[in-house]
Amino acid sequence: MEPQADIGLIGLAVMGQNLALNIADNGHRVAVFNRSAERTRAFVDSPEAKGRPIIPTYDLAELVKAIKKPRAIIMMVKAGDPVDQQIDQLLPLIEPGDILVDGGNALYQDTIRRESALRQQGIRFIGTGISGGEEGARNGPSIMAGGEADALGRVAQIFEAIAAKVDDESCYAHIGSDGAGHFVKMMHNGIEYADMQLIAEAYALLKGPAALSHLEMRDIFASWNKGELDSYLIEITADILGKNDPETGRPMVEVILDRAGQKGTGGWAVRAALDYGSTAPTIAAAVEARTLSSMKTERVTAATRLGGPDPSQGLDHRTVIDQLELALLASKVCAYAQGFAVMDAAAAEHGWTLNKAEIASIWRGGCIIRARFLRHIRAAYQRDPKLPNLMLDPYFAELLERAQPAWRNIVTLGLQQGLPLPAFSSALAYYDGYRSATLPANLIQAQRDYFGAHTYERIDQEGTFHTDWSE
Ligand code: NBP
Repeated sequence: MEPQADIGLIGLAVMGQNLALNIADNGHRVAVFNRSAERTRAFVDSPEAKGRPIIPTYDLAELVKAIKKPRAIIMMVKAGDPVDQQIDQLLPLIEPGDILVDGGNALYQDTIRRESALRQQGIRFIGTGISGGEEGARNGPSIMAGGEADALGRVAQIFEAIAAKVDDESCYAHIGSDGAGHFVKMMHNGIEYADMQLIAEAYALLKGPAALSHLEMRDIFASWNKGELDSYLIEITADILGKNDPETGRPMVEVILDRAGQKGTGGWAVRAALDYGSTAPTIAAAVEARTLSSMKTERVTAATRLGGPDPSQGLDHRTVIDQLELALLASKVCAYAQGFAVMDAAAAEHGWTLNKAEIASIWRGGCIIRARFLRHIRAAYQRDPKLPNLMLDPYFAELLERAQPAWRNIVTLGLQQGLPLPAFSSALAYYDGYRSATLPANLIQAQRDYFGAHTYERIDQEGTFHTDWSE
């Protein structure tokens, strides 16, 4: 029988199933395979899959035979070793010129390694970040592909078709060679961590010092969602705050244990900042805040032993709410500025030419950090593709300056109340540090020279110097 499928897809957990349905809805025949056959059967028998151009296969040879040449196969299996195992099983069955796409959340160094090894065998490997979770995969994700541009073949048209659309523009881009797509997806996730932590801190301020009810908080987030903060995460936060637990009648969010999970991509983003000599303090603060939250038992004990300030009374709620909106926006700008700066640093090291305006553009739809203000980020990088830091763009510089009095008041409020605001305060410190022509690092250099003869530079002469501090 002649091969029928335009593309193959391996891995029918939540992401793979939804992606297969999306591909089929866009008129492409997709052959599917999953390690355990029950999942494949259950999927193709489901009402969603029935009647769509989805071809089930039950072994890899059958899958490969079902796909038109040169074959293109998307892997949506668990990130890590399963991807290597899957590639090893496929290699004897596919041929030079075939395209393998890893659509999972791979660590970008793994993608660089796999791309290089497969290129030697003539296999075109495309490491692709796909963001948007289940809903995005089904209705249009944001897609960040990495690999040789001419290797994408018909996969590019399929990605273009299945990605989210904003103003008729597809949220798909070819980001750069080898690991560039997965790197940018990882930084997306880092920014997502920061965005979520900032929103959580805003909720803590509204609930604690401002003492608002859940319905009041819901309305505030809903009203913020009509302004510059308009974004998916603000929108779902309003929905979450409006929901009650059917069992107890209490606000749903208050019956959920305050212990946040993480799968690692936020930590990878922080490590990348360190590896490339860049800095992402707000993303780091968000990762660490999740880790601290996980120490629930210790925190419960410490709450009875470690003192803090008494909560102040008589706060002007309206002022707190208005200042919080500005502080949230300004902090969010800093988190994005950090994410884009880390991307620049990594790109310089790996020889990637990143189109940051395009990256901002494809994050406007489909992905978790989709937000109205990404239009301004796109415009900033269109004005100046070599902008060293997003905060220096005139639009954002003005926004940060306008926001800073409110932003400082909010961080001060947290300090006075003993309410931890690691993301808000790290963002403000990033802003203040970046705009400081002088920093106290001269003293650090002196200390390093004192105890380790590490030498220092002078402000008035070229060269490196050492002082005998004992004299
Ligand atoms: P999971 O990450 O939960 O992986 C489950 C899939 O991997 C199943 O199809 C499973 O097959 C398969 N698999 C495993 Br586990 N080990 C395998 C192996 N050694 N060989 C072949 N297949 C193997 O699925 P997911 O949540 O759909 O995510 C898929 C990818 O997309 C991951 O990389 C994930 O990080 C990424 N991602 C997920 C989301 C999300 O919202 N869930 C969002 C964005 C990206 P089985 O059925 O036989 O066990």
